[in-house]
Amino acid sequence: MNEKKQKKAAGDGIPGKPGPESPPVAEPTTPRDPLPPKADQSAPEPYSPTGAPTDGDRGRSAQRGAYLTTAQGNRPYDSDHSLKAGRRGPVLLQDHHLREKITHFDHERIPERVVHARGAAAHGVFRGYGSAEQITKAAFLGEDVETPVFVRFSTVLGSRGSADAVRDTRGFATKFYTTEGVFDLVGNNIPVFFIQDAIKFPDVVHAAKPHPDREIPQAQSAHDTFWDFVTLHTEATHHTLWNMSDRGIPRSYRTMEGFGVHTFRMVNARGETTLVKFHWKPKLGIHSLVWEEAQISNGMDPDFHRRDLADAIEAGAFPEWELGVQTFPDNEEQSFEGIDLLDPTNIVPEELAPVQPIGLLTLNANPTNFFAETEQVAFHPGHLVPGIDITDDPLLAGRLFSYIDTQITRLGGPNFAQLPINRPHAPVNDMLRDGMHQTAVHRGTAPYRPNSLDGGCPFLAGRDEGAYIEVPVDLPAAKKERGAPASFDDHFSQPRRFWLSMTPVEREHIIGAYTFELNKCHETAIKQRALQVLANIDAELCQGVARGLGLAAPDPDRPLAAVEPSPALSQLGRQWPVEGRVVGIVADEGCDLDAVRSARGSILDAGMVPLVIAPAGGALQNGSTQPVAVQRTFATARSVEFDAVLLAGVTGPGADAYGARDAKAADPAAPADAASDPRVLLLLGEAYRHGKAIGAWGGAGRVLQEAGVPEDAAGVVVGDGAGGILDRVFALLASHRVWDRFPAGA
Ligand code: HDE
Repeated sequence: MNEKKQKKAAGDGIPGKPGPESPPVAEPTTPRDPLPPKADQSAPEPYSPTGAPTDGDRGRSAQRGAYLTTAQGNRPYDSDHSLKAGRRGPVLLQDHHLREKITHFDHERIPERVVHARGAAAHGVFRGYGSAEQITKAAFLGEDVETPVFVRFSTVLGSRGSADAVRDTRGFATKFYTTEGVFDLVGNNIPVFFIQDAIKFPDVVHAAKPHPDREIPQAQSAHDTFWDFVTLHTEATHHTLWNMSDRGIPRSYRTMEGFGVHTFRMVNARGETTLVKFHWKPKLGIHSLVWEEAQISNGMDPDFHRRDLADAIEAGAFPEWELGVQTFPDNEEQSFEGIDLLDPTNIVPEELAPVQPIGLLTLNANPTNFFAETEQVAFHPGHLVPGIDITDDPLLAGRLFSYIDTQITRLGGPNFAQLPINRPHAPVNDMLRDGMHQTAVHRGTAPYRPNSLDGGCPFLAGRDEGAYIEVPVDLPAAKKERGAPASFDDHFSQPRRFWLSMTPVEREHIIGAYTFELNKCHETAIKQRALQVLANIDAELCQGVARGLGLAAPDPDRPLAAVEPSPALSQLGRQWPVEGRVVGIVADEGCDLDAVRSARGSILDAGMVPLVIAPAGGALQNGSTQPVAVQRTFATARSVEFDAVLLAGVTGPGADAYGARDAKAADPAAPADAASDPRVLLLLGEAYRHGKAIGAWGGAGRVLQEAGVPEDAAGVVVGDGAGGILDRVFALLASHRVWDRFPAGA
């Protein structure tokens, strides 16, 4: 092509003036008002680099104006074609828009958290009850004081893209944006930890993460290095036992307890101190998956917990937890009833020290942007407010160092407290200056104190109102040494208490979990060592697992601890609210759709979520009634999503159901007992095995037989009409599962 033709084909070279063959320029979208600021982000006003305040949206809605711009605010006329020497020629290096766009993209990812990489978060509010005022002067715990919060839940072991329903500990980290500065309660859903001293943290994490040669398995503890570590460091026994219990596979983030793990020290207005352990108690109760459900969910919906949390909040079913404390006298030994409070492998049974409620957490808003909020949030157990202080737990000491250190790498420098999600809602005047990603334009000339140039500002708080007052605790006369107190040597009495507190079903699940995990190990020596650890907890546990491994059960190598069970540790035996539960209704066009509609209404009235499961998407209609919208199809539904399953009554000759009728329509010669759709039978079989309530009415009971579900089994309710069975199904849901069906090897 000659030069003249080339110029014509590319337009006449004037930006914005398309040539005859140029692609159409997209219309800019209409400008719209910026999003209103969120209450929990009404943090200090950021200033633009010129020192002028940013627009009224406080920097929340990062994008302004109707036109696409470069990062410098220049408006490109084309964002879809690189600048080339001729349409088929080489791309020119001088195309700044191309280079800026790609360069920014190249740096979009930041390092994931070294642990707790996979998380989901929500905004909310915390309201103090005032009941803690006797023991702490923390303002946010005052009566009816409302404090914005941001809570991030996480798994520990998996990468950012790993599945949710793995067997693991869950993080439960809460940032309180109090008027006295940020307080972070960086806890877990398990009240004890694997190790007693932070110096072992890299070791336990290296052992639990995927093997360094093949980088497998992902997000699992079921492998040799994990079990090698936890059987060589028997202080890990208690935490491991909790992981192998149902606590390791929560039903939802909304149905987990949370724990501060360490003992903290509270200080009241009179300077008196009390030792405390923090507990989060979920209003919906403590519920778990069964192992097979967890495995199914990791394939069919790896975002199971993330989706559940976001959906519930979007639907207005705001999850709530009560914050509570166990309190202990701040004695010289730092122990209570013989339990060392500085040993993070210990709990104090609630029967010995009841949990006293001090406030209510409500999560009521999903994040606007995952990266900006959930990914960039930075918690730190040393973010404390006046009235809450630390103790000498050696694990906590290491954490106080570790979090800020890792965040400097993860968030690219020391200024991450200026990121919107991390900004305190209290005024900040920190005299910290410069550094990577400094976004504040600091004023004044004297970033030191005392000074005589900036009016002496900033000033120091009075000793009574300030943070980080070291409580003047006497330290024992000591010499430097590497070691732990003798009380840290008891690794088995607390696990034995946990085991003895479990119901038979929960014990069966624990045996199943150990058996599964250890059967995934290759080294027999590790399995044998694990059995020795179990023998030191309880013979029934050890023998049950040994049977599953095909190995001999050893005798304990020390006397078994004499401990009382703590019934509060069991998840069973209580009735819980049914709000937010998901009920699946299997139906097709041969069903009485009026009855389906009325069942949906009753489920909604009870505060639960009805989902209609049908052969195809869209709506069910059969002429005589209004259509019924379909939310799941036989192909997309799996039992794990539902807390109960209903089979809608079928009408018509022979009461064929769910596929059988279709089979006959396709082939009139099909036998009269043509089978229902196998996916419905699978759904029912799983729901039955997993202890879910099942209801069927109006002839649909026949499908139960096909699925191998006995009509007279516990938790299976069959009746003539929907009305008669719904109340009974709802009553079953209050116990979470039909426990009478276990142990069934699930
Ligand atoms: Fe953490 N932990 N941890 N941890 N931890 C991190 O901090 C660490 C421990 C917990 O959603 C990291 O910013 C050490 C106990 C949660 O952002 C890191 C030790 C408990 C989260 C770190 C512990 C926790 C973390 C990784 C032993 C329960 C996720 C990224 C001394 C009380 C927070 C980061 C979020 C995250 C270190 C033990 C809870 C590396 C050294 C015990 C919930 O700094």
